[in-house]
Amino acid sequence: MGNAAAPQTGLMPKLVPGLIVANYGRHFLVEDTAGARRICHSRGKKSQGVVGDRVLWLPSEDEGTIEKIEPRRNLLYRQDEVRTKLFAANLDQVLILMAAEPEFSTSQLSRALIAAEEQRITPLIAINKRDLTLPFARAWERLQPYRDMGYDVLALALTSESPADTQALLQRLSGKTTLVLGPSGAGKSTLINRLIPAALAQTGELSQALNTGKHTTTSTTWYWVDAAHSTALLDSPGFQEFGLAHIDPAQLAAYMPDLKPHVAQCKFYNCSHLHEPGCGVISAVKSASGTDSISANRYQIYSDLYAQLSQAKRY
Ligand SMILES: Nc1nc2c(ncn2[C@@H]2O[C@H](COP(=O)(O)OP(=O)(O)O)[C@@H](O)[C@H]2O)c(=O)[nH]1
Ligand SMILES: [Mg+2]
Ligand SMILES: [Zn+2]
Repeated sequence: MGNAAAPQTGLMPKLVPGLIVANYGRHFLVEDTAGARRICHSRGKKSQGVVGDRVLWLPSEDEGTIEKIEPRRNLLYRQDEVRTKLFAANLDQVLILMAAEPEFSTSQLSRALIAAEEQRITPLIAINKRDLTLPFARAWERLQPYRDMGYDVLALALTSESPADTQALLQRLSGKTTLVLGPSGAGKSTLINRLIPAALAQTGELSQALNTGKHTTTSTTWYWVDAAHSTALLDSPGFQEFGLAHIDPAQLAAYMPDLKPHVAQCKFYNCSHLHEPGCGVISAVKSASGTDSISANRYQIYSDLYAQLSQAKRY
């Protein structure tokens, strides 16, 4: 059957369109257009697909082989000196979920934002646990620069069953493919369970079969929020150490919406915005606070990243 049947009938096996919804090494969970999922393997030694990829696959028995990956609109990934970690492809949006507690890192947040900007993926920031009044007030204040630079920042209380919160969030997710990123403890699992009642069912036995004997998955998982399959939420672990080794330090300011408009004022076209005279960015840091100024914290993040990325490029 399957493989053996094709030569007998003389028919070329037919390639079938599909979507990668989970990935464990060289093994993939691929969903066909009817919504059925099956295990597919990649050709060759290297695993090439990523969750969110549109693929053409070849059925064989009850499994399949991925033959072709359609061109990607974008690919969100992080990269350090040692390795590259792919999150997902073909995203409309990245939801960076943080919480009033534990305290989040603005450096991590900025790195995730820069990675998204570089791939032209719209970021959405959400701050969970607003029921924790005091830590929330502090967190909200720390996010002031991000609101000022134009990012959409949502306040949530995911365990409080607030219909208004859920509505505001669903409205932004509707019809889109959104990857959820965030540090451990922010409420990612709570969010998935809240919006996707059948989350466990969707991951299902195939995922478990693929994952057996292995460590817990480090891969992204695709969930449909609605029955019509128009809204998707992708859950991904691994927010720590968001490496940006793939970013050119000279382009860094262009991916930071608070720095970007001031670059035009720089005297030197190749200004690093670190020490040059007549630098528009430095003068915006020094200027009195306003919605178009640059916060000391963001400028520090820029300087640290610039140093780190320039260092890495020398090797
Ligand atoms: N106070 C409060 N706790 C929350 C809220 N949302 C989630 N939590 C709790 O925060 C902890 C971490 O949540 P979890 O979803 O596991 O975070 P994850 O590590 O990002 O997946 C759990 O104990 C949740 O019950 C919230 O809105 N308010
Ligand atoms: Mg979790
Ligand atoms: Zn400058």
